[in-house]
Amino acid sequence: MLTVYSSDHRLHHGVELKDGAISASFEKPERAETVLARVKAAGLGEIIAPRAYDRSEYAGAHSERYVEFLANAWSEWTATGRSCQALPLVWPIRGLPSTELPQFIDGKLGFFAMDAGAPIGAGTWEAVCSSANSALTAVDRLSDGTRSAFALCRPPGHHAGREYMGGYCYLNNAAIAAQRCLEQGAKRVAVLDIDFHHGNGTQDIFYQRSDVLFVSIHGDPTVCYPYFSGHADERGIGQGEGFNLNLPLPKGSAMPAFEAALFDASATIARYRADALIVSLGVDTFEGDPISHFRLRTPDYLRIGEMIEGLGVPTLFVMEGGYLVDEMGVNAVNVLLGFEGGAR
Ligand code: Q9C
Ligand code: ZN
Repeated sequence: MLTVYSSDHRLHHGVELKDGAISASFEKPERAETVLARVKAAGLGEIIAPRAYDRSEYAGAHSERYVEFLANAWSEWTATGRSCQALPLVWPIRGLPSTELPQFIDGKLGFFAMDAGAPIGAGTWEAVCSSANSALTAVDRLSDGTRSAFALCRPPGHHAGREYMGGYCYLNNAAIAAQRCLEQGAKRVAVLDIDFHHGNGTQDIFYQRSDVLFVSIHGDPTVCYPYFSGHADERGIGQGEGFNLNLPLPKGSAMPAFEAALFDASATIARYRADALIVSLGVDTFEGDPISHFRLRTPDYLRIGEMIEGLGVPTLFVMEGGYLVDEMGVNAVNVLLGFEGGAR
């Protein structure tokens, strides 16, 4: 299986607000490095760098003013004399009267953020572009007739909505990839999100559309991040009604519950008759993950890959979460090996 990877991800190394203090984020550069090392060790296949794309390629998933904000945020932030990473501190919560975009960077940060989980530093935009471009490059290889590809994206993307960042995410790599599949002739694209956290951003982007089916298995949002999205009764609206499926599971769920949910997810995707499948591949479902609450084990990821292969659809895997650096490479690559094993 082809892997697309750029070392430019290292330009982003965010901070995180945790236990009342600021510290290095769980979403750190070593994550992508350990997955890359495992791709090589397992002999998964060719590894290529992404090509450059114009910013307009992100516009199917995000608004122009949001992409513009991301591109300029660091220079606007440092123009105020600050050299620390930029974080929002005020949000347009329900009840506040103005929905106008503020003109000052501190206001813009809150306007375009769902939480304080997406800090912006000097190299963030470059890293974010390399991540999205990896997904785009992988799509372009898929449309050449390749059965599957792996975009080793970092930072991740599935919490980023049409007009907001959050949860370590800036551009929604999976959504940008899905959009490009449509542009290249696919009529129906399915996105299967198996990260521990609900893919609220991907849901947001496609909620009113029927050309992209979104299916997500995740921790119950009554007790898990992102809390305000991911319930089973969110099924899409307008044209999109019935094209969004959330399968929340209780904290502590292990493979039997996950496998049953993946079986349901697969049935829905098969019924949709997708021309292409994008998998938001998070491995923070692992039992040892430091910020998540499922109990999957390393061999379970082989089975997941095999089940996904069974759908028989050209498949792009897009790296999302997973925070136990020591094990996440093996777990992520196990999904890909399981897929390839199923295809044999
Ligand atoms: N103490 C992804 O997996 N913070 N994002 C959780 C736990 C946000 C995760 C706090 C987690 C975001 C792509
Ligand atoms: Zn996650």
